[in-house]
Amino acid sequence: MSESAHSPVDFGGLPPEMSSRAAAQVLVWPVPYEKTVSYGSGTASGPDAIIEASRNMELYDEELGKETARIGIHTLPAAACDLAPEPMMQSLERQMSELVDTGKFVCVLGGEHSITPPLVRAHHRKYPRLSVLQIDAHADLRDTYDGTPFSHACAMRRVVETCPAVQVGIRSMSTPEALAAPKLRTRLFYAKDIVGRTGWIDQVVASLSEEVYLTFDVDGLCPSIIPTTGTPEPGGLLWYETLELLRTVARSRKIVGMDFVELSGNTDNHAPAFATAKLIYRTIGYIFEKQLPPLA
Ligand SMILES: [Mn+2]
Repeated sequence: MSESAHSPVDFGGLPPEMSSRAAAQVLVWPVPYEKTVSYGSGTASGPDAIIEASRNMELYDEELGKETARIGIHTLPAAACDLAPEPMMQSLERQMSELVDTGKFVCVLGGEHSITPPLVRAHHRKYPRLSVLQIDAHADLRDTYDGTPFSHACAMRRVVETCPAVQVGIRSMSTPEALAAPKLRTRLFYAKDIVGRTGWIDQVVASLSEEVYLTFDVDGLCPSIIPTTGTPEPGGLLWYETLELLRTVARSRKIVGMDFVELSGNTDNHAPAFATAKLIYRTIGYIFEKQLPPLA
């Protein structure tokens, strides 16, 4: 498949000099996997919706005062997602390991949250002291769900088998998860304790190791920002406090890879996909802030 054959083309709608694979520091990899979704559907169309929205985004970042795209952002062809859960996870881990070995920064667009554990394992191989920052409404700490350990509802349980985690924005979990959490390698920041409050961001940063993988389930944000997700929960993080968290983590730790998952693209409401695209672009800007060239 040629690189221009997939729709709807490239993140940011960038000119060739900003989007060639050779020159890009960032690879955007669509993984439209949707197999174990338990409630609303539509995450398979998430990557296309995010990319389409991103083409309507200003490349000038008004907070950073820079054009983030100048570091080079290349969009890869979407991953084939027709495998059963276990071979799919093995395939994702293998492919991600190859991308990690290129030395470029990879931003994955989901798809459902079950894709995160193999992505984390691939990064952990290169960064053995890795920790994971999860932003999410859901703890995702079930050992199994619907008879499978590969469910989106088990994503963080699989992650903490690989490395420690910090979970932010949590406001939904089952009784077994609540009982298991204190025994697992994770620290939870419940939405009820942080939204609209100060002081917690420094605690999040202090809980992370030097090298961080970011997994951002868009349902961690308030449904006023992202109503179109499989399992929306009331409450949650607002826009500017989310940016402050990401900015602070990016400045004080090394974010080595990330995914944005669980956006449903099946909607006429463009705002959630646009918010997600802008969140991704802003986060890339934070991570590469020191390398962004002056405008003139
Ligand atoms: Mn979630």
